[in-house]
Amino acid sequence: VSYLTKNIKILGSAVSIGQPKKGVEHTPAVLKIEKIEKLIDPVKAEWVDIVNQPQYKIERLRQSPIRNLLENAKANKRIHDAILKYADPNDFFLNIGGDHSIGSSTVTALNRVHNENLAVIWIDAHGDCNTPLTSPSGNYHGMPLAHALGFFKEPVYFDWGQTIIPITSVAMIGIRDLDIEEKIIMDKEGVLYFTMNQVRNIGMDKVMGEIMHKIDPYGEKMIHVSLDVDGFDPTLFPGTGTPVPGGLNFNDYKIFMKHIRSIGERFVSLDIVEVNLEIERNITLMNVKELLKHTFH
Ligand code: 5AB
Ligand code: MN
Ligand code: MN
Ligand code: MN
Repeated sequence: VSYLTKNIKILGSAVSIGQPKKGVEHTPAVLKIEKIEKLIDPVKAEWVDIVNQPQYKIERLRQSPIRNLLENAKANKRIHDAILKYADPNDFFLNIGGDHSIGSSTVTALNRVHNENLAVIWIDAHGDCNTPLTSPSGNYHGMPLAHALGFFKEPVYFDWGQTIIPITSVAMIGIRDLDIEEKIIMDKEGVLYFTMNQVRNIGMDKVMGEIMHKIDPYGEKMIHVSLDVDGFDPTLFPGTGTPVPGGLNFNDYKIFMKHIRSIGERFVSLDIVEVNLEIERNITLMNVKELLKHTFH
């Protein structure tokens, strides 16, 4: 059975406080005006809600290891609660960001919805594995995977009762910009990641074969994809806050989706994050739609 037979619930998270560039919080509202639900499935796809951040602000001085600490905690609690409220294990759940700070609450809430049997594929140029103490920027959007994996060794800065995702259930694709200390953590903890060089050397087909074998050896896990559009090449998604040259293209994505399609109804959820249409609108919006077509058709 295909995931395409399910009802598709769309949740927007209008969050930009995980990083300093304004604009990314408006993406859910724009995509709602653009009626992406009709493009996804005119009958079975619907918006359930848009979660707002408590207030827009960017701390000029870094007052705690995480900028906008309390606001990030509150936004993530709202998203976590909204997912528990709206997500049904039989539906497909689509999260529209917002910056990638929402990733810690989407994956941990969906892990709970699916009886702690979720495996995660994180597509990104970055590692998103900084802890509050290693982060060079203090921006929480560079930390959500570390948080969800339980890497924060410091006192728990915020906690909304999230579950921890086991490291054996996570893989990353598209990586090409890791901070020095972040890479040390990822290698020490054993995060499975495929860099852009590896994708180019062995090909997406082999990358996905290895990933599925590692994160879901018995073919029984529910699969969530957290897609930071900066994993793609910035010529395709120029409207994003932290672009890095040399990313994925749509041919890579087609091969990726061939593997995802073959897991059928165990593909349960997707985040699309870091789309900032105020940085660039035309190409980026066109390719968000292209991405949805490749995913849902
Ligand atoms: B994104 C950087 N590693 O921690 C940091 O876009 C960038 O969610 C993080 O992947 C990029 O600030 C976070 C330098
Ligand atoms: Mn990211
Ligand atoms: Mn990124
Ligand atoms: Mn980014």
